[in-house]
Amino acid sequence: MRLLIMGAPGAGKGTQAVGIAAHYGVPAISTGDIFRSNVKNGTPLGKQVDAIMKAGNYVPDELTEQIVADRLDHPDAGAGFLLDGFPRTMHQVDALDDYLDKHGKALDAVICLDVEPEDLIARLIKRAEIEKRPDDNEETIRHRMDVYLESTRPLLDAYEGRGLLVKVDGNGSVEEVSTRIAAAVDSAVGH
Ligand code: B4P
Repeated sequence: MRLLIMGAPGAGKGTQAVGIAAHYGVPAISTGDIFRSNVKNGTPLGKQVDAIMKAGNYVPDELTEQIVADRLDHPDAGAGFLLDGFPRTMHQVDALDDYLDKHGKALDAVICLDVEPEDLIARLIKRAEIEKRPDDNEETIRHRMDVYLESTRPLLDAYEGRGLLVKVDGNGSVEEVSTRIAAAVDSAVGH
């Protein structure tokens, strides 16, 4: 199973990715988590992306694409994966297509979590209080929403045009949303 999970910041991508990946027996690969762990460990990559992430901007495409390609080359991703937070730009969509074509593989479905914009902001402000992520202050959250709407939202239309988009209502409890995602993906891929 080769899946993407998409949605605005706070839609529940990272929250749902782990459970959904476990459900299908594939690794969950989050570009945001990869970058955050590099920042935390002070690696050269972490130093390169720290200020970009704090400002709520996207890490450059080529860099992100190389990291994802390297991760997808790991044996555990050979039989499938769930990508969380990638692709985020049309350039990244093209890079993923090239990677998959080269390996004779294709996506099975693109999950899109749909949540009301004001609920998204409320969730992230709540997370800011708990996790103190440096990109979770209100000004940066609103900027991330704008970047999402401009650069990433249009990708949904592209995947819908390919018949891959599986829209899921992201409102409700984490468990309710998980159940909805699994049911929607199963019915979309004919399981
Ligand atoms: P991400 O890590 O992807 O950050 P995010 O968009 O905030 O999503 P996240 O997965 O963390 O949050 P979630 O919706 O699960 O990216 C961070 C940064 O990394 C980007 O801004 C960018 O700088 C960089 N980056 C990452 N990928 C990149 C790429 N491909 N290209 C370039 N740059 C890239 O959940 C948020 C909160 O909602 C949580 O607190 C959760 O508890 C809560 N929540 C979830 N589901 C809920 C529910 N059903 N009800 C109530 N609360 C819920």
